[in-house]
Amino acid sequence: MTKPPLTLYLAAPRGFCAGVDRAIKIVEMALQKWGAPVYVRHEIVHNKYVVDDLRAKGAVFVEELDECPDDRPVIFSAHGVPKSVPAAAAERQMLYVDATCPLVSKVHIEAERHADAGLQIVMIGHAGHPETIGTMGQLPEGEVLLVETPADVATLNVRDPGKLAFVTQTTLSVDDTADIVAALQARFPAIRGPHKEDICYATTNRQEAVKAMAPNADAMLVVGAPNSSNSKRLVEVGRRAGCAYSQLVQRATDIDWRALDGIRSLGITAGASAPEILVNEVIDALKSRYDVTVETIETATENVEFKVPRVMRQPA
Ligand code: 2E4
Ligand code: SF4
Repeated sequence: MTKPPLTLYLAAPRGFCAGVDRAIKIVEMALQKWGAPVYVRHEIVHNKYVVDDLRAKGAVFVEELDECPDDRPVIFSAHGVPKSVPAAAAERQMLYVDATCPLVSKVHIEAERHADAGLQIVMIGHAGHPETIGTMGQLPEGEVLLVETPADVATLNVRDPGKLAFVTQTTLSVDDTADIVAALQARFPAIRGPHKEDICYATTNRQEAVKAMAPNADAMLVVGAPNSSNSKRLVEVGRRAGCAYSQLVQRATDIDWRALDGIRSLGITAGASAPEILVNEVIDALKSRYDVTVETIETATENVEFKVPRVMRQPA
């Protein structure tokens, strides 16, 4: 039987960003340096394949520092941690390595700097997400106000409308965040903040590529995990850019083939925490059912790289 033709649009950039690459390297280097087990507080990045792979190499994933013994190294995930976490590790004289993405750490520093200048902080982010918990946890409990929607801005109860600054999660929807920032600036004209927001280059670039690809695609698959904020945002961006069937898949076995019935074009991208091996798995599954022609939709090139921390590096 002949296979139906399918044009496969491959978004570029997609998949691993510099912060994810660095965080995974930190766990791998810690295992090499100190042997197993090495503890990791929270999934190093939100991807089951990555976590399972590191677990097989000797990493032990826990949610809280309390679950780690004093005498083994512990790594903090790429999403960042509240100040209380390294403080508790130091108190217990634990060996810890912070794999927080440098672009998340930059937001932490920003929040502290504004607070030192006497400003109250408003954080734009998703409640309960580890990055939001980590960034809010740079300041004492109750000091940072969280907003998730423009409607939240209307009900904000601030100390002094003239002394405010905002920070954001790094993986938000660029467009939704612009609306929230506009609502903040309309209600509090004196609010300070970054030039636009704190959304990182990788989040912005992956959303841009989806915007270019989605209008021409009959369907779109985003390789990523259900707890991955940046991956979920790519699905939303795809739908809004005109591709009604935009779906998150963890790997090829998640593909709903019946939903793809009759399509002639399909877009593929991957969240910042999704390894390319899973993208290839999805492409191979498509090739087994369709006569595939691949077209890359490249909207940016990336050459960002982050160094691993000094404690991990070999002495020169
Ligand atoms: C840290 C910061 O934040 P999100 O849920 O998108 O995390 P994920 O692990 O999926 O992606 C990597 C990452 C880590 C992104 N920003
Ligand atoms: Fe860092 Fe951005 Fe990657 Fe998050 S998505 S780990 S902030 S580079």
